Amino acid sequence: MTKDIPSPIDLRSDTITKPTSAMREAMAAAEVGDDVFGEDPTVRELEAETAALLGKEAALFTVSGTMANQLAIRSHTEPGDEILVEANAHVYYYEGGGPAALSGVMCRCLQGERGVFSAGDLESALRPADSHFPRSRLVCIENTHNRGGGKIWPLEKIKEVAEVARRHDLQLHLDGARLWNATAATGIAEKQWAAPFDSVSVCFSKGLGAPVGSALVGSTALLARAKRFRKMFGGGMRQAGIIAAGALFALRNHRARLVDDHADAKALAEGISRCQGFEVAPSEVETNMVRFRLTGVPAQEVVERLRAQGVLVLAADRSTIRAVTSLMVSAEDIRRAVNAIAKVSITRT
Ligand code: TLP
Repeated sequence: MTKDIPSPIDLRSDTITKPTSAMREAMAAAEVGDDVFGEDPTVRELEAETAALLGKEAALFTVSGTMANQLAIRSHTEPGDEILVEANAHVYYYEGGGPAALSGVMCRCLQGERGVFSAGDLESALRPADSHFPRSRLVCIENTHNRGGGKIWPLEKIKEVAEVARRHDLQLHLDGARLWNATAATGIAEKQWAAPFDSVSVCFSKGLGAPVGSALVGSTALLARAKRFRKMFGGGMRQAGIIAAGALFALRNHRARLVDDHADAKALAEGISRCQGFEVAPSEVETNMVRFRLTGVPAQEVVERLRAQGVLVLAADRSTIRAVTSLMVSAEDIRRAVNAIAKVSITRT
């Protein structure tokens, strides 16, 4: 008889979540139509519910968070414009050069602290209206901030940045792929987070656990423009109600449970802090991400050592490792992961 090998504990991302049986049932039962003709009732329901939750006029279902963000950038700008982004923002760092390729815009990077910059940082990056300079058009904020280790932007700071943006006639976009986590952690409703922004992207397929899909929300006029670009970029979907049903199920049923992921991340960080040789700051864990390092060992090597112990994580840079909790891991998995990490710290190569 073969011995059962436990399946690996997957902490690479919350994008690895798989649909639950109840979600699959909702997907199988979904009513569908041709969404390019605007005839898919499930997509329409998802868009209406998402827009209402975020307190905006309209929403557009997209295949990915990347598409939602890039549609926002394209819809707010014209080629030759400049957008102001934080240097580690997903839209700039991880979206394949989308702003340049798809919108023809320049990115001016602000250096934040774990992804958070100040109104003063924005103000000092702005230049006078003059034909020498590109037209500054859009400011992007990411909440929670991925490369900031799941950091939550303080709402007050967002309001201060928004005030500067308004004064300079700039639009504001929020990459809210993990906005649900910010709400779960703070109790501040999605609507309140979204209020200072002209557009917000939200994702159903990360912590919420749907297999596919994000949405862009904003004014009816902005979304009409985004819809045209979505078609142009090849993102018009037909009987998308099947996947929209998964997203709708996630939206209705999986937001409240994100606090469990946050507790798991905290427990993981505390566990790692007790492992010899590891550096981690449990007090910096605000949502479902933990960033840590093993002194003197390259991150990729730590990733390989952990893989051999049945724990999957990703290298965020040459020395930093990222672990993300999600509905795919339990509190017991976190205890097992900490045990594996403790073994890795004393492994000699
Ligand atoms: N993030 C992924 C990778 O792309 C890095 C991850 O594993 O965390 N905004 C934010 C803040 C994101 O973290 C991501 C995905 C996206 C947008 C893009 O979403 P998708 O993958 O749906 O295009």
